[in-house]
Amino acid sequence: MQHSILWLFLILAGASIIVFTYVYLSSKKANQSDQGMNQPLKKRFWFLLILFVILGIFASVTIPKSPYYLFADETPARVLHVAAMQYAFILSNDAINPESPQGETDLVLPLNELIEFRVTSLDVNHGFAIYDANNQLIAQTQAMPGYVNRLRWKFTSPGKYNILCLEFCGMDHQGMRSSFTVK
Ligand SMILES: [Cu+2]
Repeated sequence: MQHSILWLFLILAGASIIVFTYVYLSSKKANQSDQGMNQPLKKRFWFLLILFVILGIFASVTIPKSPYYLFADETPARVLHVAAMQYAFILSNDAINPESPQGETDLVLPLNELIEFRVTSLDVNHGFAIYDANNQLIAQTQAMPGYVNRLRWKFTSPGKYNILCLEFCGMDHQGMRSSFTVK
């Protein structure tokens, strides 16, 4: 997989270099022979057309590999509701009432099962980022007021996971954290 992406990148990079060189050389020639505006405009059209085709191919190959479609055809074993607010995360097995938000602490999630986080915000935009015990970011989504973003993940190693905010949301942004355990 990695090799085919590398090859695709090299082919696209080569094609871009050829297009750029062609346009550069031909625009130089047009200047020298002092042609009118028609020729450069035609070349610009072809340049943009080829560029959009290349970008279109690139986008159609890479977008389906984005994590938004991960586990899309599976039913989650657990649904966890998350409400972010200045400056805390509320995690709950039940839907969270925005009037009196209440969550659970010391949450334990099952190993190797699909978890769906339903993430929203009660005030401003926040980030919802899950870090493993080595402080490596493994999954994240935005927490936005008025929207519920679904984040699906399967935790394959047991341990403590930390939740941090990835969106600068106010004076105590860096103190905004929570955690859960997977076992
Ligand atoms: Cu925040």
